[in-house]
Amino acid sequence: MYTQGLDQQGKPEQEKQRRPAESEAELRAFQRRCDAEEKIEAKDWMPEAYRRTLVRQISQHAHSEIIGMQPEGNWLTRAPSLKRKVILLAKVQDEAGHGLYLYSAAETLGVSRDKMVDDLLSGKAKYSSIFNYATLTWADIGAIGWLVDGAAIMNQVPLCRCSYGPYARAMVRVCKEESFHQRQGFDIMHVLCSGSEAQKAMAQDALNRWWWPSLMMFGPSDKDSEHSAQSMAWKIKRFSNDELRQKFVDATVPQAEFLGLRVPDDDLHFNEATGHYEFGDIDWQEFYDVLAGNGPCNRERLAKRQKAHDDGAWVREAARAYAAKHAVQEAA
Ligand code: FAQ
Repeated sequence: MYTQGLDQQGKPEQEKQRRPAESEAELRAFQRRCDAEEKIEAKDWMPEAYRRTLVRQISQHAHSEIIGMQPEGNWLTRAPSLKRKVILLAKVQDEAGHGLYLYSAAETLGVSRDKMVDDLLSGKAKYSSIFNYATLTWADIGAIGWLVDGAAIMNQVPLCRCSYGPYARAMVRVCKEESFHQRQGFDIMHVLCSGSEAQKAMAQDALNRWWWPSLMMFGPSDKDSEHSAQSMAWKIKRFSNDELRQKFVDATVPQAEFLGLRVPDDDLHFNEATGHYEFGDIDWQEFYDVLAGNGPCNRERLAKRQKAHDDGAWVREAARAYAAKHAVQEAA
């Protein structure tokens, strides 16, 4: 156990209440540390709400990486060449690695891996809405790399400066790998857009289906974002959801133009005065439907994750037996 925090979830009420009340002085001193850009480490004192916010965000992030392997994994055996297959395999393996660093970062806050996985499988914990959409064609793999990894980088580069040290440090490596992913996605789109009419149409169709869900990845608009204000005060988040979404649109629209593709938004236009692209209304009903478990692939994604978990039971059992054997040997 690395931390002063205990996993309070699932504990009897009277036990939770035994944690000493947080004094105003402690809370103020903690905020001063955040304001001074000090890194908070696992053994440092932290408000319980800060710890809970991080466990929520980091575990959701880890679940997203793990569930996020499925839409692309779907194309591993069907990638159009050996080279594309090898690249995609490496990318999907990277996502598994990101999930593992992130679960480890969350564990430093005193929550167990088993608890996080249980919360995912029971539907209690969220993962990114984007991974509930289907990958129908090869161009979807290009669109995921270009748009989904592009959005992930926009969100995650500022997380390298997150106040919580273990999360910030994990993000540095994750972001380096995500930027390779984004380029491989753009490269797939570029090749398709320089190919036949049918290939270009496939790329356009993928952009049509992935554009709006990619904008939703950044979360609800600022006025509806319940956690943003506190997370920004604690310097977990550095930019609001809407600020990051705008940065993504500003960076991505010229890339679509370079590819010769049309962003599927009749209201999209560049505002010379502000220097930003203005875009149409997001269908927030669709976003909340996906969050409620009713997206195109929610059930399929969780069922597949549950099956993988069940199939892996013997590995966990073997690891426990191995650890027990070594503990006995060490004690002797
Ligand atoms: N999907 O108050 P806020 C990737 C929830 S990794 C589902 O604004 P917050 C790599 C939110 O949790 C992608 N739920 O929340 C890859 C909260 O619900 P809760 C994942 C969402 O935390 C690429 C409620 O709505 N990235 O793509 C979503 O301040 C390719 C209210 O929202 C991260 O996790 C959503 N899109 O801001 C892998 C980055 N948006 O928890 C494979 C780290 C919001 O109260 C292939 N996370 N919600 O039940 C974050 O930056 C933040 O958590 C936000 C949300 C920005 C996602």
